[in-house]
Formats: sequence, structure tokens, C-alpha cells
Amino acid sequence: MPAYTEITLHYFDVRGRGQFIRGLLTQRDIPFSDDRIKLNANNSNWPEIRSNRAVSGDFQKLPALQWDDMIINEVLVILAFIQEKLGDNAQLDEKTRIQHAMLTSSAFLDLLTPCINLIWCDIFHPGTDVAETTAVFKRRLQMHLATVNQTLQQWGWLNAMKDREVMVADAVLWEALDMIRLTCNGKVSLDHFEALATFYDACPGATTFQQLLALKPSTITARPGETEALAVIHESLNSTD
Ligand SMILES: N[C@@H](CCC(=O)N[C@@H](CS)C(=O)NCC(=O)O)C(=O)O
Repeated sequence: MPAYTEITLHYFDVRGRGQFIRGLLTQRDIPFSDDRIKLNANNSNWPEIRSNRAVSGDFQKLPALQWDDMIINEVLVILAFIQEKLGDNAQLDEKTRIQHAMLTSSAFLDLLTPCINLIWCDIFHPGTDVAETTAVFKRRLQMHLATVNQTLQQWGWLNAMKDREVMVADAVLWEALDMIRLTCNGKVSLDHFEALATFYDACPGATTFQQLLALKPSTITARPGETEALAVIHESLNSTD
């Protein structure tokens, strides 16, 4: 990657859909400006920030990644772009490249995004039964975790991971597992998912990811009252088997 590249990540000052980008760029020693956008108490400053496309990009959502004169929206597109720019695609054969892309997509869409949606559920879906939504979330999450666990074993992910740099898929999967831990307060355990449990502990990026979070502790989402919303979710999980 040329040394003169100027990179800015515009994202809210939360973990959400952006922390894994911060984690990956940090782990890979890529200098970037971490534009952490602070929302006020009721998020009322967002419309003005949103309308500034130099920050929010063509799709007026975050994250938006500024890479020299280009601004990129859409997490999966941003991640594919970074993977290419870091030169990682060139390190992987075609089959492995596709595996990385599939794992990135599934970790983001099937594991991480549902945590965010659950935390926001009663705001985005007024009148929703949070306990029932949480029970459905838990069942589906456990199914996805079992699938990803089996797939990592089949692909020999843990062994392959030792011989290469930390890549996009690792960063997203690690963040998804950590977000699940916080969202579920330990009620969805990795104990039965050996490959995932080993990955979570032994991923070579884990120390960097944890250090970054310790340095700048953040809520998972920008939902007002996230702590209280999580307490309701945890209580709901306590009453499911
Ligand atoms: N499809 C987009 C979704 C991005 C998204 O929903 N971002 C949220 C923050 S995590 C956002 O910008 N919300 C404000 C809004 O939708 O107005 C992606 O994958 O990047």
C-alpha cells in the first residue's frame, strides 16, 4: 500500500458496524484518522451530519470510509475494498478468497447485525415483545453459531490463521463473538462450539482488538438507553432455557 494514502473512517463513537474496521486497520498498522462522531442525547444532531455527504458518503449512512479522494459506504463493500488494498486477496487462492468473503458476510449479517437489531428492536418496531424477540434471536443465533463452528473446522481456519496476517474475516468474526458475549451476557456460550471458542481466544488480532476497546470503551450501539435495553434482554435470556 502506498505510504501517502490518506484514510479516514467516519463512524459513530460506538462499536456497531465500525469497530472491526478500526480493529483491523490498527492490527495491520495502517495509519488512519478515526473520526468518531458523537451524537447528542436524543441523536438530534444526526440529520445535519447525515446531510454532509463528505462525511456520510453517497448513501448517507455510516460507516463511510474515505480513502484518498474516494468515499465508500456499505460495510461489505468497504471490507472487500480494504481486503484488496491490503494485498490480502493476492495472498489467497481463489477457493480460500471465496471462503474469506463468505465468512465475512455471514459473521456480519448473521451474527453481528442481529445483536444490533435486537438492541434497537423496541424502537424500530414499536410494540414489539422484547422477550419473545430475544428468544427467537437466541434460537437463530445458536443455529448460526453451530454452522459457522462446523465450517471453520471443515476449512481448517484455525491452522491457516497462524500462518498469515489477520484479515477482514477474522476481525469481523472476532467482533461478532465479542458483541454476542455482551448482548447475551454469557447466556449464549461458546462452550459447545470448540472452533469458535478457540478462535475467540487465540485469534492473533484479539490482543489488539481488546486493547483498542480498553483504550476507548464504547457502547455497542447509539441507541439512547442502551444499558437499560440490554438489561431487559439479559432478563429475557435468564428466563429462556
Ligand atoms: N447497509 C448499510 C447500513 C449502515 C447503517 O445502517 N448504518 C447506521 C449506523 S450503524 C446508520 O448510519 N444509521 C443512521 C441512519 O440510517 O440514518 C451498511 O451495511 O453499511
